[in-house]
Amino acid sequence: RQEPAPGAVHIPDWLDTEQQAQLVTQCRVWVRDSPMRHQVMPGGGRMSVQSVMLGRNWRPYRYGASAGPGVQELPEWLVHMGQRAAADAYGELNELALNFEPDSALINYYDSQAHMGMHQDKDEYSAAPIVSLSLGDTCVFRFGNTETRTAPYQDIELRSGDLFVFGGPSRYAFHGVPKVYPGTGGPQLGMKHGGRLNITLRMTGGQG
Ligand code: MD3
Ligand code: FE
Repeated sequence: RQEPAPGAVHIPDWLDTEQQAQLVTQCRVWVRDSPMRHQVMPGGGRMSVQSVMLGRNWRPYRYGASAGPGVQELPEWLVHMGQRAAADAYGELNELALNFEPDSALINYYDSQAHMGMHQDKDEYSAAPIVSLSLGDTCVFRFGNTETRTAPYQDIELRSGDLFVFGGPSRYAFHGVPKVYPGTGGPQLGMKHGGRLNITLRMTGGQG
């Protein structure tokens, strides 16, 4: 367990290989039923990452349009996985963990070219922590400060199976994914095109 900043907890290898493979299989099912899309931002830019949302139909990245009808439900087992993650990060009696009831999951897929620029996650109507699970290829995760999108920041490698939880004073830190290392995910997960999947569990507090 590492805490690179207060409230930001990194637990490498939180998921074993079998759990990772099962999550990848489940992502394949979700994506079969609601294809991933490149979201278009209000300024017109198309994100290189492809994503699909489960649960509460809220608007990440200030999407120009909501995900529309047909958002699949957030399974209870995934809610519980998120709650276990928050408990492992903060301790099960910590109020950040006790109050964590995720209502939405965002699944992001990065091919070898994809990246995500430095940003803050401010679209949720809740300051609850965000739980992140990484699958597949290793990436550079750039974890910045709450004031500017520039330095100081820390570059941290996220590998398949890693858990990262961002809460408390780190909840509104700038962050991004400048690079994915192709071919680092290994064959065990059955991601035949490679790439990286990131699942974030969030309490959006949204309306519907
Ligand atoms: C740090 N996704 O979807 S997850 C995003 O790997 C996003 O796909 C990245 O940033 C990804 O918004 C990073 C880790 C993450 C999520 C939320 C955060 C890091 C965070 C909120 C505050 C600080
Ligand atoms: Fe983010």
